[in-house]
Amino acid sequence: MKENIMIIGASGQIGSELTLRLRELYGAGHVFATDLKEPPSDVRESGPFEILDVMDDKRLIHFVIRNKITQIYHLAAVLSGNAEKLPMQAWHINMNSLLNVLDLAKEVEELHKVFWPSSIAIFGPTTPKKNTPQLTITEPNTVYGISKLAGERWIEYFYKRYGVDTRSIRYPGLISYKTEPGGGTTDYAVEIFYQAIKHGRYECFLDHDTTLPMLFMADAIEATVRLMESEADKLSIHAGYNIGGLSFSPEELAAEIKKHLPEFTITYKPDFRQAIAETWPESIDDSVARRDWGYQPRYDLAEMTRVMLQKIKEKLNK
Ligand code: NAD
Ligand code: AKB
Repeated sequence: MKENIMIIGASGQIGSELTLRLRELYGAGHVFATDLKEPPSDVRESGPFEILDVMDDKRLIHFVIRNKITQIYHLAAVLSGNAEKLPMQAWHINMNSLLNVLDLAKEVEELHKVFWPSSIAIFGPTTPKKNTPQLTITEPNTVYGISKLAGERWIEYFYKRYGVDTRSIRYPGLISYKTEPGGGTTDYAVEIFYQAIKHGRYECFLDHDTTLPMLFMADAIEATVRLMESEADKLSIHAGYNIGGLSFSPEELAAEIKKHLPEFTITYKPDFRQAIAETWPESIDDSVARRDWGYQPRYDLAEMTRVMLQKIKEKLNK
C-alpha cells in the first residue's frame, strides 16, 4: 500500500527534521508537511507544505481526504514551560487537537495510523526517579504533563475501541541543532550550545545538579521511524513507549562543552522551570521498547556534544 503521510507541526524542532527523513523514505510527494507557521526552507522546498491549523477540524478533514492521507504524525503542542504560563489555553490546544486527529482517524477508512508524541512529563513527583519503569506511578503536576497523560489514555482508547493504529513515544528532552526548541523545560540543553559559541558563557535556568533524561535528535528520529514501521503484532503498548538515551545535569553538560571550549563558563539562576524539572525522572528504563521494536540509541554525551558544537558553529559561521 502506498502511504501518504501528513505531518502536523512540521516547522517545529522535531517536525523540521522528521519531515525530511520521511521524505527520504517514502518519497517527497508522499509526505505533506503542515504547520501554523512557515517551515525552514528545506522543508518548504523539498515537498508539499501548507499552512494549516489543526484546531480547524473542517479544513483538517478536507486536507486528509483531498490528499488521500493514510498516516498522520501529530506533533503540534504547547510544551511544558509555555503551558504553565497559559494553562487553560495549553490544555485546549493539546487535548482538542489530538481529539480532532483521532476522531478523523476513526471516520476516514484510509487513514489507518497515527503517531502522537508523549513525554517524560507524564511522570511526576511520586514516580521513581531513577531508571523509571514503563509501567509506574504517573501523577504529573504540570498542565503539559496532565495533557500528555490524558493523551496517552485517549490514544489507547481509540486503538482498543475503534481499531485506530496509534503509536507513541515518551520522548525525553530532545537536543538538536537545526530548529530551536519551542518552550520546554529541557530547552537549556540546546540554548547552552548557542550561548557557549556566541558568548563563551551561559546562565542556566535550571540548577547545576538537575539531572534529566535527554536524547540526540538523530536517535529520536530513527526511533520514531522504527516504531512506526514495526509490525503491529510486535507492539505491546499503544499508549507511550519509554525511551532513554542520555542522562545528565547542566554541570555535566557544561564540563563536556569545556573540553572543546576551555574558556566557557556557566552560572545558575533557576526559574519556574526548576520546579517542573524536579518532578521529572533522572533516567529511563526503556527495556520494553528495546524488546518490542529494537530501540537502540547511538549517541552518548561526548559524541552528541561534539556534533552539536560543530553544527552550530557552521550554522553561525563561527
Ligand atoms: P515545537 O514547539 O518545536 O513544534 C511544534 C510545532 O507545532 C510548531 O512549529 C508550531 O507552530 C506548531 N503548531 C502549534 N500549534 C499549532 C496548530 N494549532 N496547528 C498547526 N500547527 C501548530 O515542538 P517539538 O519540540 O517539535 O515537539 C513536537 C511534539 O513532541 C510535541 O507534542 C511535544 O510535546 C513532543 N515532545 C517534544 C520533546 C522535545 O524535547 N522537543 C520532548 C517530549 C515530547
Ligand atoms: C519539555 O521540556 O517540555 C519537552 C519535554 C521533555 O516534553 N522537551
